[in-house]
Amino acid sequence: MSKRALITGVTGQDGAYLSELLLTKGYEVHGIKRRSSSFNTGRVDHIYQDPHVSNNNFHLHYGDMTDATNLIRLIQEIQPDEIYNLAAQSHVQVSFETPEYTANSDGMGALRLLEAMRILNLEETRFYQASTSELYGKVQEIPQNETTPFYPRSPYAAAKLYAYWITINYREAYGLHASNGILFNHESPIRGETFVTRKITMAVAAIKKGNQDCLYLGNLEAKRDWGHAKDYVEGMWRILQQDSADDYVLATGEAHSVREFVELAFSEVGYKIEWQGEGIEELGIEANSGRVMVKIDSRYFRPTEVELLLGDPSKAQRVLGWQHTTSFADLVSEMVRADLLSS
Ligand code: NDP
Ligand code: GDR
Repeated sequence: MSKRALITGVTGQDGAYLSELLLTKGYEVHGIKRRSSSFNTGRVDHIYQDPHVSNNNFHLHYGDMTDATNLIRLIQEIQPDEIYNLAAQSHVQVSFETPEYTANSDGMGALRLLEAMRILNLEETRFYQASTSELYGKVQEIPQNETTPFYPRSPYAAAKLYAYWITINYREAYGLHASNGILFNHESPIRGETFVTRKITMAVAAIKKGNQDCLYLGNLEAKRDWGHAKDYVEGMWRILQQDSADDYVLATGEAHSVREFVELAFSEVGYKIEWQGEGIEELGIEANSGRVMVKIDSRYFRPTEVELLLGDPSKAQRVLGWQHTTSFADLVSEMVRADLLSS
């Protein structure tokens, strides 16, 4: 009998890569998607099969993290062996605009799934919570590991803090196999277009092709530990294959600034960026042509910023045998090349 997985957030970056991974492992994959007035399944269309064909292992169901009765019904019908809770309003800056919705979907959403498992007596089902390095927020310790104190700096991170602890509470109170993956930033050619990496690589491709003049960004000094999403979904799966539930950091152990990402992305298409001016007046100028290619726009600064995230993945390496395989330079290169092809 093949294992059955339920993925919330199946239409997102990680949901798509995780679906592919689990299908190659022979799982029956069920994903929850939201009703939308426009198509939101672009990342999984290539694995979607006509529900009328036999051997269909990939199934989509309508649902929403804010709708408890829907979640209980789906879990009862599907009876999953593994639940991966990836659904979230996942944009940090947007969470300052929609704090209550973010709390509801990202915080309460996790509770709804755990409570559904308890109500339905799913004692054998394993639960993965998509926790985040944003929990560390204001720097307390470098690098950050499973024992580093949290200091959330956004409504998103505060909501994810609740989800993190309620996952641990259900593990301790009811013996559920419920684990947190504390994942540092992971990107890919299918990364959401408003996250800084994809915003940069799309702009670089568009500027190279003459379709855009300039890239507007916020804080260039922020540093992140950026890995490839494909590596990270492998880590999620490994976390749920352990006999005991636990919490793990997945990271590369290397941090780079937004500025470095910009320079590397432009260099991929043959542009050398030099910086002039300071603060909000700073400009990124192409060395050979003198053309202004990067400007600062204050609207992309956050009310409270997370300046530096750098993860220590040694527990995941030791216990899960997990390691990232894509370097920072290869990640930037892959994303730029993909955007050159698609734009
Ligand atoms: P995305 O933003 O790409 O995907 C989020 C998914 O959640 C989408 O499928 C989205 O649906 C769905 N979703 C949002 N709100 C709801 C809701 N109310 N009900 C049902 N579904 C909803 O995120 P990623 O794939 O990058 O990240 C996956 C998870 O991991 C998220 O929880 C994120 O917070 C967390 N995370 C991500 C990291 C990263 O670097 N990528 C790092 C650490 C944690 P739709 O397509 O309709 O919008
Ligand atoms: P982050 O990702 O907040 O780390 O959350 P994002 O790419 O949005 O920002 C990274 C850093 O870049 C700075 N920045 C900009 N960010 C955006 N989006 N747009 C800009 O124009 C811009 N200019 C500078 C930001 O200030 C920030 O410091 C991601 C999400 O995937 C979360 O869901 C996940 O939990 C964390 O990563 C780990």
